[in-house]
Amino acid sequence: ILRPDTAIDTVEAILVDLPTIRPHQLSVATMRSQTLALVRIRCRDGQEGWGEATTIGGLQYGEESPESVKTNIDRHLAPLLLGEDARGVGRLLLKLRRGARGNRFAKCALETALLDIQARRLGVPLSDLLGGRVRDSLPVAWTLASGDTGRDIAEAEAMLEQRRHRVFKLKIGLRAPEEDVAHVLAIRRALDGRASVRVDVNQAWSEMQAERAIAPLQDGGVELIEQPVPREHPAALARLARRFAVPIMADESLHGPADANQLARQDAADVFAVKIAQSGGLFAARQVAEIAAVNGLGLYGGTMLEGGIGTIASAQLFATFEQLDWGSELFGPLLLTEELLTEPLCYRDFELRLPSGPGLGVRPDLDKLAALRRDRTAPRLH
Ligand code: MUC
Ligand code: MG
Repeated sequence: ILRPDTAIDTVEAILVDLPTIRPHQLSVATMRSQTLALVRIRCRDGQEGWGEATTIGGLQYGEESPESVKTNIDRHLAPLLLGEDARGVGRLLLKLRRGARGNRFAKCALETALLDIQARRLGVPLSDLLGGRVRDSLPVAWTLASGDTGRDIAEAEAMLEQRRHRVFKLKIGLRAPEEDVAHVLAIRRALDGRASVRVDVNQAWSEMQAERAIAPLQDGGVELIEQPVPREHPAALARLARRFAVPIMADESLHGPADANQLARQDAADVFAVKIAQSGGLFAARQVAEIAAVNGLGLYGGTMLEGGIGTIASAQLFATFEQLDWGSELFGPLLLTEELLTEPLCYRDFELRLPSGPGLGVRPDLDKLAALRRDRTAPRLH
């Protein structure tokens, strides 16, 4: 068969294990390292694109692990793309949807890489394929999750001093609710008037625990409560959203547009945390944001603590949202001890600046990647 130069030649899934700058304690996992799941798609003419399917804590946060992402791409998803013309992005995404159920993270990485290629061919930033930018930078929150109140306060002070972050999200739900409340309010008071504080419970509470804990958090000036109860209990989330004035945000409850639609219909949340991989890809995440917008809900640009590729892919989408009332938390690369991009992302004046170049606008450092990838014996990437 005659194949065009734009035919897809290789699809590669690459795992990279990197230590974090400190332990990152969530109710579901304590991260001492992060495993990046990267995807590289190359065409016959040498044009290439990158995507990322990084998750948190193996299988402790979501249903896909770095290893399942790699296996499923290698074995099931890559064969759907190989030899196809990369310019037909819509057709290829349809083929992925029809050819495999679920696997939102893996599909998001492939979609990102296909869009990166397409945008590069057209010479435009990826955001142009998603509706076009309405902003060139995004406010970025930082997560305090060392597990220690004093250390968290010192960390927040340092971030304020550097003008890097002035919105802090506290990870709670691991300890008894009363201990968590005391921890949060101590930090809130220490930062009073200089920074805002919100919490993420990562599904840890029952509805009754949430009722008891949210009341003092609300009275103490915490501005946002993220995913207090399990994803399986949308009615409980809805009751909490109705009961409290402090906004309730859905994160793990949102696995894409169908969930977004259900939550909106049930008035189950005041704010949606939009994540590209958890939504199933950039276009699916866009739909989640649109459902929030038509229902008058708040929007927040979430992260799975990705490295630079997934972070910038998210930023390319979030920069197209008309309203982004709650900012973003696209700080993933700053939690890692190694920089994997040729040019580090620019965080300045409490915001992440979007690159202006074509596609994602960033590139991985191939030498570093070759040295750090889990299967170091694999052929070099050049
Ligand atoms: C989550 O649940 O929001 C985002 C920031 C962070 O520290 O963890 C993630 C996941
Ligand atoms: Mg969350």
